[in-house]
Amino acid sequence: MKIPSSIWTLIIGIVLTLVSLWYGQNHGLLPIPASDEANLVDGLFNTMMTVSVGIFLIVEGVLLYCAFRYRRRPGDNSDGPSIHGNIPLEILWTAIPAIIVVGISVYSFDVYNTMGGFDPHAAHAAPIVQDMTMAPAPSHNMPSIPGTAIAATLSDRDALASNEDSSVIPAEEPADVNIKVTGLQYAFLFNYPDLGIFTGELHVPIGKTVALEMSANDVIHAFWVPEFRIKQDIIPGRETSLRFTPKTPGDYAVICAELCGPYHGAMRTHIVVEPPEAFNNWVKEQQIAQSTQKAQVIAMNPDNSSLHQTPRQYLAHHAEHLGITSETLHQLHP
Ligand SMILES: [Cu+2]
Repeated sequence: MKIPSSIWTLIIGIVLTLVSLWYGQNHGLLPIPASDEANLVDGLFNTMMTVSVGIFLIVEGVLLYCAFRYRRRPGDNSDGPSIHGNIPLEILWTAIPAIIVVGISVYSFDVYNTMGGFDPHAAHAAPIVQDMTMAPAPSHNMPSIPGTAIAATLSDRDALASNEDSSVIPAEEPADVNIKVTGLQYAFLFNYPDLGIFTGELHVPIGKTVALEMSANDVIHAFWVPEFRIKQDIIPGRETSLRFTPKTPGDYAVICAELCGPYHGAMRTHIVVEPPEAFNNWVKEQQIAQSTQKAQVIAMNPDNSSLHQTPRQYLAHHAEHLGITSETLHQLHP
C-alpha cells in the first residue's frame, strides 16, 4: 500500500510538533526559577525554544532530505528545471515568520510589563505616597527598637489598603521590603531604610514583594540574579529600580553584569531567600549587631574624641580615600 504524501506530511507535522513541545519544556538550559517573575520569563523562553526547535527541524530536515533525494547520480549531467520566482511561496514564507515575530513581541512586551519594566518609577512613587498618608512612620527611628520595624510597616500597609476611597492610592502596591542598592567599584551595598540595616549581603523573605532602588557611585554596574531572571543596570546619577517576589529558599549569587573595571569579575555577593521567621531573626541580629558595635567601640575608647562625632562624620574620615562620597555615607548611615 502506498501512503499518500499528504498523510506523510501530516504525520511528520505531528511528530515535529510533539518533539518541539517536549524539548521546549525539557531543555534544561536555565537555572532553577527562584522568584515569581522567573516563571514569566521561563514561559517566554520555553515558547521561543519550542518555535525555534520546530523551525530548526523543518529547515534542517528539508535540507538533508533534498541533499539525499536529489543527489547527483553517476552519469547524469543534466540540471533541474530552472524556476524563477514563486509569488505564493514567497508570500507564505514571509507571512509565517512575520506572524511568529509579532506573536513573540506581544508576548515578551506583556511579560516585561507584568514585571514592571514599563513603569520603573511605580516602586519609587509608592513609598512617597505612603509617607504622605502615614505620618507616624519615621523610618530612621525604627532601628532603635529592634523587631518592631516590620510589624510597623506591615500595619501601615494595612492602613493604606483599607483607605480605599483616598485618591492617592498608588498604581502599584507598595513593596513589603524596600532596599536601597548602591553599586560601586567593586561591591554592592544594601541599605534597608525601614529596618535600619546596612549590609553587603541581601536577605529577603519568601513570598514578600521586594523593591530595589539602585544607584551607582562611579561607573555603570548591573544587578543580576540569574535564578530570579532579573537584571538591571545601576547607573551613576540616576535611580533605577527592580521588583521581585522570591519564592524558592536558597542562597543565590548576585552578579555585576556590566563590565565596570579591572575587578569587575569579582563584583558579586549573595542573596539569601529564607522563610519570613528566619528573615525576621536575621533582621534582629543585624539591628542588634549594628547598634552594639558602635557602643562597644565607644566603651573601649572613652577618651577618643573622634568617637563623639556623629556616625557620618566618623565614617567620612575613614571613607575619604576609598572614593566613597558623603552621598553614599548618607545612604549608608542616614
Ligand atoms: Cu560592577
